Amino acid sequence: MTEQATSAAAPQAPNGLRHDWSREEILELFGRPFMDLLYQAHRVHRAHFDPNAIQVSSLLSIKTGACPEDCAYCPQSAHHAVALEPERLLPVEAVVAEARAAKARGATRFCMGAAWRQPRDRDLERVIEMVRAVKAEGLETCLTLGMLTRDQARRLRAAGLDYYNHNLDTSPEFYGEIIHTRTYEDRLRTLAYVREAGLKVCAGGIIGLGESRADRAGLLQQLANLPHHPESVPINLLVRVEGTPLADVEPPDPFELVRTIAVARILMPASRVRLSAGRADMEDSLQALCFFAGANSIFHGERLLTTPNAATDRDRRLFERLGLVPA
Ligand code: SAM
Ligand code: DTB
Ligand code: SF4
Repeated sequence: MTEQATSAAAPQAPNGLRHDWSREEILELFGRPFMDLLYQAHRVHRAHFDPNAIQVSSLLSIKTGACPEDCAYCPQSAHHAVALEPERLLPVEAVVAEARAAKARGATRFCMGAAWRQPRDRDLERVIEMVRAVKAEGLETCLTLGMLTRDQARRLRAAGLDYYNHNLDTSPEFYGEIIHTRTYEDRLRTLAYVREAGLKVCAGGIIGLGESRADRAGLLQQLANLPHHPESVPINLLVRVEGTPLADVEPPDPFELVRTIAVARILMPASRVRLSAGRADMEDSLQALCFFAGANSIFHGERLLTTPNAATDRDRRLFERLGLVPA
C-alpha cells in the first residue's frame, strides 16, 4: 500500500474532522482492496480510540408494535402481518427493573425504544420519568421515539437525557423504496432539533435492505456531512422478519458489512460505531473483523427490541477470546 493511499485525499478541517465528503470519494474508499481499506480504518481507529475497549449498550422496547409507519424492514409496523403482540407503554418500575439488570450485565448505556411515529406530549411525561429513574441507576440514557418537535427535544434534554437515536436508514435515493409514511427531510429535521437541544446524537442505518453500494456510500455521506458527526453511529444488519416485505431479501456479502464499518470509521473518526442489529446470526470471526475495522460498541442482552440478540454468554466468551474490555 502506498503512503498516498494511507493518507486519503482531501484537506482536513481544524479539528481533523471533515464534513464535505463527495459520493465519489466515499465510493473510492469502498472500492479499495479489502486489506488496504481495513488497514487504513484500523489506523484511524487506533488514533482515536483504545482498540481493545468496547462500549456496551442495552436495549428495551418500552412500547411495542402497532406502529403507524410503514418501514419495510420493521416487524413493529401495523402495515405488515407479523406475529407480534403489541404492548402499551410500560410502567416506569418495569423499565427500571430492566435497567438494573442491564447494568448488572455490564451495560453503561440504556436505550429505550418506542414504536411511535412521534410521541404524544402526555406519553412524553412518562418517558421523562423513565429517563430520570434510569439515570438515577447510574446509566447513560438513550431514547428512540420517532420524530420529535423542537420543544420535545428541549424537554428531553432538560430532563437529563444523554442521547437520542434517530436513523437515516439508507441513502436519500433508496429511502423511498423502504418508507413511504415519512420523508428523509423529516428525519434530518428531527436530528437538527436533537442537536440544537444539546442532546448527543445517535444516527445510523441498515445494511441488507437490497440497497446498492452507492446507497451505502450515500447513507454514510449524509451522516458524515451533518454539521456535527453523530457521537454514535449504529450500523444495523437487517434482521429479516417473517411477514415484513423484506423477509426474503438476499443478505449482502458479509465483507460489504465490514467495508461499510471501515468507511464509517474513516469518515467519522471520533464517533462510536456500533455493530448493532444482526449479530445473532453473525459468525464470531465476522464480528471480530468488524471490530478491527472500527466498530467499538454493541447492544448486549438477550433481545434487541422485538427480535433475539446474540446470547450474553456468547458475547462474554467472544470478548475474552479477543481481549476486548467493556469500557
Ligand atoms: N419508531 C422509532 C423510529 O423508527 O424512529 C424508533 C424505533 S425503530 C425500531 C429504530 C430503528 O431500528 C430503525 O430506524 C431501524 O434503523 C432499526 N430497525 C428496525 N427494524 C429493524 C430490523 N428488522 N433490522 C435491523 N434494524 C432494524
Ligand atoms: C438501532 O440503530 N438499532 C436498534 C436501536 N437503534 C433502536 C433497533 C434494532 C431493531 C431490530 C429489530 C427488532 O428487534 O425489532
Ligand atoms: Fe415504526 Fe420505528 Fe418500526 Fe418504522 S422503524 S415501523 S417508525 S417502530
